[in-house]
Amino acid sequence: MKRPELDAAWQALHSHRKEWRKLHLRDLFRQDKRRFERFSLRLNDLLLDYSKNLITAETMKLLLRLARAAELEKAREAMFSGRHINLTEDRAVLHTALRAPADLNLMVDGRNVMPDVRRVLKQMGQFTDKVHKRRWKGHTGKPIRDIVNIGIGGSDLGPAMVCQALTPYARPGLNAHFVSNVDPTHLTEVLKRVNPETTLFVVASKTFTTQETLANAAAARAWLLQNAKDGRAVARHFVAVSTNRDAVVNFGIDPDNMFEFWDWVGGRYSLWSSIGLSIALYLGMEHFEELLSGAHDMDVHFRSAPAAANMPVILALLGIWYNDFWDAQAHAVLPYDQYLARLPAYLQQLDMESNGKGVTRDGKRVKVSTGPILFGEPGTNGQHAFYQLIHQGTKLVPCDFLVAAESHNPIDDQHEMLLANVFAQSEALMRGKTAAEVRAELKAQGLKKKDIDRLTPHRVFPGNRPSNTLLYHRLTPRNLGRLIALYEHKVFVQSVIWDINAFDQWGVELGKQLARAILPEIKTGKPARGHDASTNGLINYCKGLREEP
Ligand code: G6Q
Repeated sequence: MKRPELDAAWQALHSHRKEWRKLHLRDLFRQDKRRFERFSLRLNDLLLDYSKNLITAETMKLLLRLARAAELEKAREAMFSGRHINLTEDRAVLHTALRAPADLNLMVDGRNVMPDVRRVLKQMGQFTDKVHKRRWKGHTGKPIRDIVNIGIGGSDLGPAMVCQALTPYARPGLNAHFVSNVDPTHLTEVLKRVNPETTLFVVASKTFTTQETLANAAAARAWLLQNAKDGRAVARHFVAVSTNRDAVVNFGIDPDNMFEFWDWVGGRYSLWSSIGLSIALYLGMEHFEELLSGAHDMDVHFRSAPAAANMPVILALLGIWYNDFWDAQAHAVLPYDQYLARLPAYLQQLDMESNGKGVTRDGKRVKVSTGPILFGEPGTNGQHAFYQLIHQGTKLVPCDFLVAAESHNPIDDQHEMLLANVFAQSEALMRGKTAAEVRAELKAQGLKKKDIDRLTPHRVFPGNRPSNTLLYHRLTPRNLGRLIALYEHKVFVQSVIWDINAFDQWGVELGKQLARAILPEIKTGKPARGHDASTNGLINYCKGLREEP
């Protein structure tokens, strides 16, 4: 990366930002009738409309210059070709290989990984087929009706989000459940709804050392054995997805019932690997493969489209524009699709775990602001809750709206109402409402001048608030694959420009260590003394409460 060029590109954007003091999107739309065509992109039926952003042609030119100065293309090739770009863990980052065509050769550390990828996909296909054709039976000979995925973080959020999103494609007669939290309530409530004779537990853990997952898996095994009273039942009801064969065997799961993946698949990028087994079981392998194909479509687009017409690059640059030049602290993802209710939670991990970093790739403190706080809820629910702040608050919150042109569940004109709402929201954020418009509206309602004067400031909307809209025909497995890969690559592009490592997660590792240290102190009778006064106080007060009847 050539420092002077990069510094110059940042500087040019800072100067350009000042020009924006005089600009309003309302005027830009009025002046340029082709603004929508100019600032929108398509990939198959997926449309990205980014025209309601605080950009001009000059803004885009300068943002693209920043991407060039950060040598984005070189970084992109390093990722796709299997270089060890995850420096702190010395690993390749190849989730893209998991959705690549079978005939590709992809060498990682001297080994072509593609035959392994295909082998595990085949194993997944054979296994899901057995379950679906009722040839895989529980210990009393009954077919499987419930899949319980036990995993956390990257081994939970992706599969859980996708299974919910693609419910219309679910295999009849099968339910999917997800247990992640070490809070025993999570497992307890799921176990209440399933039958030990017809339940298959998928223990999903890359390392197979994660405390929450191992505790939940052990409790699920105990629950099964309470009913089955024969250790051999475990082989009929437990399969594992992991990179750690020894730990799987130690836990008591037959290695024949293990689905492998590899250290070059990061946890939060792993739904495309055998971590997607719950998805394949719930939806069928053909739909899982469609999801992979959708992600591959986006990979091809990301790798080949020029930066100015490249969806992940454009989304990433817009994010950087607000994050680093407008001091935006947050980013809202607002799916107008109930099936995508878990998308914001999934993206929270993808974005905040990847780009919530404070040092550069070579270990220096970053000089710029990195990843935003991501949040969101499905529309229209959010409109009746936090949108107020986005419309009239003092913070700038760029938004992504997502919506399908057609619903899987049409009732009367409800989907049309949903569409009307999503388009109205981005329009309102962009246009706002001027004092003159408010006054005219109140006058038409017959209010007196005194009341109009009093109310007007409260009812003015500044507008000029940015949003993207992602619009597609229907939420199919293929479109969902495209959308997820779009966000994955967006996050990657931003990490390149901020010069941070998007693929490690030392913050997660810290949590894993700290909880292990306190656990014995909660269990013993002796008061805790080794921490700060607050932590000692909390542990000891809690122990006191637990001694009360
Ligand atoms: C993801 C993180 C983290 C991880 C979980 C579960 O990128 O590394 O969320 O997925 O901590 O880890 P295991 O799969 O090893 O249980």
